[in-house]
Amino acid sequence: MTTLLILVVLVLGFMVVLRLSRVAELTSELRGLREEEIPERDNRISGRMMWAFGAIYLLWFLWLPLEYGDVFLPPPASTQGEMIDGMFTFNWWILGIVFFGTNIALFYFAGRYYHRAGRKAFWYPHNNKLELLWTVIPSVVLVAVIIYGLNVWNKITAAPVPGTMEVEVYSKQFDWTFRYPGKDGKLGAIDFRLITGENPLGIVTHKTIAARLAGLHEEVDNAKADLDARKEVLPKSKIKEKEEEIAHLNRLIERIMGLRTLMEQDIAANGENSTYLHGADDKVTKEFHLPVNTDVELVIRSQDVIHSAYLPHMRAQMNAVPGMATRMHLNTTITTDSMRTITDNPDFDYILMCNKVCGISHYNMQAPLIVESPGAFKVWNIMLPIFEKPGSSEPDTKNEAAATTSDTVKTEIAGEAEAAAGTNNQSN
Ligand SMILES: [Cu+2]
Repeated sequence: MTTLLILVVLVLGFMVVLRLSRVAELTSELRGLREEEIPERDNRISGRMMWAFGAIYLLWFLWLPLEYGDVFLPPPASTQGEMIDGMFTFNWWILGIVFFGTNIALFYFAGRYYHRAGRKAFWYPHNNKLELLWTVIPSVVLVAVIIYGLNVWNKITAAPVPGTMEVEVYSKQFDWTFRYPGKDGKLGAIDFRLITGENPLGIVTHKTIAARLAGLHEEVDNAKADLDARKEVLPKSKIKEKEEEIAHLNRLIERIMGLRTLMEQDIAANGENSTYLHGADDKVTKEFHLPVNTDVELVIRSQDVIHSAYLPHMRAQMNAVPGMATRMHLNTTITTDSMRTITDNPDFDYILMCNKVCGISHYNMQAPLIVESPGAFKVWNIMLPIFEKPGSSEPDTKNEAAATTSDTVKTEIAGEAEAAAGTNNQSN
């Protein structure tokens, strides 16, 4: 109703302006003035109004951030975020100087040099010095902006210092999975052909390869048995389809056997350093935790389409591209608890979002991130189930760590908990 009223008022107001301008036209006609002959007083008023409009317009730009400053993001919660925000501020200063400089000049000259009878415009077609000036200055500024940006980007994506903890951020339509290294401190190799319900990231180990091969052989046997049983009744096209399916499964078996050969060769060549030996103790989880003030290397992957790992409070974003790993450094500086105090919001949580429109549930592809003290992080991390418990024949994916933790790990947990008790009151 209010909207309708506002619309009616606007339309009526417009009609009044039209009528008034018609009245003005008729009066000048009666006075014997031609339409293009505008008295100097009117022109001067227009000039002053130009100044008034310019002032309101520029003040409005200053007022906006003051009024809506509280809807901006809280301070950056990572060292990389501080760099990004610094770059942003640098760019805002340049934009601000150019914007206010050009607009002040625009409104000043438009208001100052309104039309006066008998005054002729000065014909000033070309000036080489000016041309040079307004080409060279923006070029220098742009080069500075680009060098600054590249410098920050190189710092965020540089090769990590040896010993930096890797955390895998794995995306698929439409959720996130995380992988933390085990005791060896390194993430193991993965291969998409090994992805199954029990091995959602396709971690490569002797056991996962054996399990996958056994599963595929079973599938082939079942398909063959099914085909034999129904060969007489199935139409030719269906038989062909079944045979193609069996051929496909056999090709997959061959490729996985090739992967096994590759793994054995790599282990023979690199011994303990082979990435194929690092996967068994990895920890796969749906929870995302990071220790505060610790440099971590995020290894970002995708199973299906291009996603983008976006941590707005960290000012961090990296595409997740199928078939490759993208990487970035992240050193968080504010724990979740501290940020709850800073934002005065007891429910505050850092969030990891997908920032590439990746499908129908893209909007909901997110996961909370808990940033906590290194002690609390360690306690949480130790409690995570290990992908392949030594001695077990099946990959361990069920959350049974607490129930089956060995005595040594239990002692370790007790020690860590004690150490962290003073600094940690993190809830998750
Ligand atoms: Cu996505």
